[in-house]
Amino acid sequence: MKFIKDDFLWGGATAASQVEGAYNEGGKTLTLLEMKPFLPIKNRKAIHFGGQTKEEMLDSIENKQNLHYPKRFGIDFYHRYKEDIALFKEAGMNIYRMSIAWSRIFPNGDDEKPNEAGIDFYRNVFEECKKAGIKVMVTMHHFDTPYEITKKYGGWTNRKVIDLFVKYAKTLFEEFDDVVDFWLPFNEINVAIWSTEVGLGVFESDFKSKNERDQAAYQGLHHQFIAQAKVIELGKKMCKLKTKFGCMVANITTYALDCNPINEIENLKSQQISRWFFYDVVAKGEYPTYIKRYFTENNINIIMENDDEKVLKNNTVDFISFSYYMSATVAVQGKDKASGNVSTGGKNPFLEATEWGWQIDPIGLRVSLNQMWDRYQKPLFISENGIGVLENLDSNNTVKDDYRIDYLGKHFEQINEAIKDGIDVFGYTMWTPIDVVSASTNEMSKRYGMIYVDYDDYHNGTGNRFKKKSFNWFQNFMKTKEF
Ligand code: P53
Repeated sequence: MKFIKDDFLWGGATAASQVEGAYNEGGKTLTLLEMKPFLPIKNRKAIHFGGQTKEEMLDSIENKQNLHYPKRFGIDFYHRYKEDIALFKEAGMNIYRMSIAWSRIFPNGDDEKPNEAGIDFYRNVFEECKKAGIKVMVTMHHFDTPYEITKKYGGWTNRKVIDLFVKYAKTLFEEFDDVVDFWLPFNEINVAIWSTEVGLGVFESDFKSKNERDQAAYQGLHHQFIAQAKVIELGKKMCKLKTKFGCMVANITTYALDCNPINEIENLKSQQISRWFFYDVVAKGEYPTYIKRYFTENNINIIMENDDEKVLKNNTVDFISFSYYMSATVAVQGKDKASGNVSTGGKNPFLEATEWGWQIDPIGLRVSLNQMWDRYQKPLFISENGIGVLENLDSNNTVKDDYRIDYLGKHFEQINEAIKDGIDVFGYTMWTPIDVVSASTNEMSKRYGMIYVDYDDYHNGTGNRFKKKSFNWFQNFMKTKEF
C-alpha cells in the first residue's frame, strides 16, 4: 500500500535517561530515575516503576547494595551519538525526537548560569542532526526532574519549580532556537498521576495516605500545566517560528468491555480521567467540568493563583502529540486488571498482547486520531509508537524482527486511513529507532529498536550497534512510501 501524504515527517524518538549514560560526566547530577536499580523481573505483566523506598533510593547514591542502575548508563549515546545519528540518517529518518536532561543544563536545579558542558553536548548533537538533514523535536522534561530539585524544593509539588523550569526553557530557547524545530515541554504529562517519582520528582514513600498522595500529584501536575503554558508564552516571544509548541500525553485508548450501558459510562469516565483531562487543559486552556466533579468527590483541592486560569487560556499548544502503544477495556465489574505492566485496563479478547501485556491495536490508533481531531481541531503528531520484544542477535549479527515490521506497517496503514478521514496528522516518531533502557522496567532486554544494541540488563556487552531486518524495511519504506 502507498502512504498518501508526501510532506509527512517520519522518524524515531528517545529520551535522555534511557540513552545517554555518562551520568557523572560533563557536570551532570542525578535524577530519581538513576536511583532505581535493575531487579530481575518475576512477572512481566505486573505493574512496575520501582517500588523502592526513599531510603533505598538515597542509598543508591553511594551504591551501598552493589546494584546496577541502568539509567546511569543508558546505551552510551553521550559518547556514541555521531554513530547513532549516522544510522538514523541511513535509515532515512527525517525527524529525531530526543530529550534534554535538565540536570545537564542546571545541575544544581537553581544555578545562576547554565552549565556550558551540557549546552555544548546538545549543540553538537543538534548540529549533527542538521548535517544529516534530520529535523529535531525536543522534549524538555522526560521524567527526569533533577534530584537537586527534589532535595531542595520537594519536586513539582513546590510552586517555585515553575520558575526554575521557565528559566531552563529560556536558556534552551536562547541556545537552540536555530537548531530545534519543535518543542515539547513535558513528556507524557499524565504520568504525574501514575508515578510521582517519574512524573514529578517526588518520592512515593513520602506520602502517608492515598488522599495525601493524590492531592500532591494533582497539585504538582497543576504546576506542570502552568509551567508548560508559561514556556509556550515565552517561546512565542523568543523563537523565530511561532507555531512549534506541542503537548505530549500517554494515550491509552480504551473500549467498554461490552455494550452494557453501565460499562460504557464507566469507560467514558475512565477516558476523561486518564487522558481527555490532560488534552483538554493544554489544548482548550481550561479545567473541564467533569474533573471538577472528580476533584470534589475525591476530596482534591487544587490551589491556584489569580492569573493561573488566564495563563492556561492564553497559551494553549499549537499541536497535539501523544504516545500510542496499546488499547485496553473497561468494565464496572469482572475486569481483569492484570492486562499490562503500565495499564490498569482490562483484556480485550480480540487482541494479542506483548510479553508485557501491552495489547496490540492498530485500529485503536485511527480511533484515537479521529477522537482528538473531533475534540480539538489541532494538528496531530504521533510522538511514540512501537513494540517491545525480547530479542537476540542471530548468527548473521542481525534480528529477523518480522513482528516489528508487521506492527509498524499496520500502524502506518491506520495513519493513512486517518489522513483519508481528513485528519491533519503531520508526523510520526517510532519508539525507538535504537534499543534503549526501558522506562518502566529498567530492562535493556525490552527492545524496541530497528537497531540492536549489544548490552544486556547489567550493561555487559560491547555496546555495538547492529541493524535489524526492520531497519532495511523502514529504509525501503522511506524511499518508496510503500508499506
Ligand atoms: P517502556 C506508560 C504507558 C505508555 C507509555 O515504555 C509509557 C509509559 C511509561 O512507561 O512510557 C513511554 O520503556 C515513555 C518512554 C518509554 C516508552 O513509553 O516502559 O515516554 O520513555 O520508554 C515505552 O516499555
